[in-house]
Amino acid sequence: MAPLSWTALEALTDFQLDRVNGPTNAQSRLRLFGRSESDVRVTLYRDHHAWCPYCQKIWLWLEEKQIPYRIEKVTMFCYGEKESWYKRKVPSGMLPAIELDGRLITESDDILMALERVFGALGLGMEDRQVMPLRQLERLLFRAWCAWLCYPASPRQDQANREQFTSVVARVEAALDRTPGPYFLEEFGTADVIFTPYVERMNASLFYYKGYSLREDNVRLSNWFDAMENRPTYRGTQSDFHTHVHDLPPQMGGCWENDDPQTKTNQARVDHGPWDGLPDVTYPEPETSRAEALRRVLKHRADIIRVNPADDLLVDEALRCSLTYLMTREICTPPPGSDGALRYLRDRISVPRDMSIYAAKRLREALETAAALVGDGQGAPIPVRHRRDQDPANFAKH
Ligand SMILES: N[C@@H](CCC(=O)N[C@@H](CS)C(=O)NCC(=O)O)C(=O)O
Repeated sequence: MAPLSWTALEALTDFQLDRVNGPTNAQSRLRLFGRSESDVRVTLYRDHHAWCPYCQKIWLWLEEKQIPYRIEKVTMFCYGEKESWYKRKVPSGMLPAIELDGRLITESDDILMALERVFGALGLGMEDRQVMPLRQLERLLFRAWCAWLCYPASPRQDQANREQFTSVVARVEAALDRTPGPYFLEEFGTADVIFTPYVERMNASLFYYKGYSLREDNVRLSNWFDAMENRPTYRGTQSDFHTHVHDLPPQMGGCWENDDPQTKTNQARVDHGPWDGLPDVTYPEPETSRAEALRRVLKHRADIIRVNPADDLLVDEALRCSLTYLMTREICTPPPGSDGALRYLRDRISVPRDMSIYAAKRLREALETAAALVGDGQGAPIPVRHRRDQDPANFAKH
């Protein structure tokens, strides 16, 4: 089948999202939750790509509490130039920050405590005597994860690091076991929000670099992930394995893989698919996933084509072939030589920045299916020391 034109593709999606009052999503610049703009007292400064874990913590908290707020996006050092307006505000350039009634606050824990003072706690608050030990446990888990992931190790040392990490995981499992429900305390609250960003990143990175499946190997954490995924707030901030395993190395100063055969199997799966069934998501796929992926590509198609290292006309046709397949399931063979260009794009879809997790799986699958009809050419490798291939300056402001 010949590829559909852009106009014909436009007609195949009616996907729309109310960014201001609708479900949590990464593209919003203003969130009102049905209130008016004059009710906005908070501005959240977070990173463009939603890669910063400490930003996710504040983002999720604001969404859960439905506090009206504005979002200003800032570039992280690892993928581009820090905005000078932000450096004037926060000289270190660190994220997140908020402005609350015009007062600037940095440090995610201080931000949460300041927000609690004004808007009340989310469940039990930061300084509650039940929350404090859980916050300490989260930091313990974080340190054991870094020790395992972020330093080169002999097979023996790797095994010792794994045991150290899983011994802290056992304490997390015991903490989750202390309450009848799936959350850390009786009710969902601050403690769950605090665990979310890094547990999500641990799940992705240990699967890929260490052949270890945090979510599948631990029943309480598995239930906790499932419960989190029932919350539309979490779904809106949730990333996928592919995004995390390639955004973490420059942020963490490196991620080291071990020589467990499971690691190789998992890496092949995350990088080349199939992406269905990976333990990065378990809620049922929404019917809108394909329409969402198409809508998002259509919106940015000019920049997507320009940024791709291959020839523009080649990418244009190959991309339309992939999207034709995405929407119609009809096989449409892209032009010769476009396999690397399609895989370049496949490897640079970022969740949730560009689209939700299932939309991204469908788009990766469509790009890979189309590329495989052409050959086994790969795109330029994803850099590990920086991610300037993802510089938001390359994308026009919409
Ligand atoms: N202790 C700080 C840590 C914040 C932090 O490490 N932020 C990183 C991103 S996750 C950052 O802004 N780094 C500068 C950059 O990457 O541009 C907090 O809790 O807010």
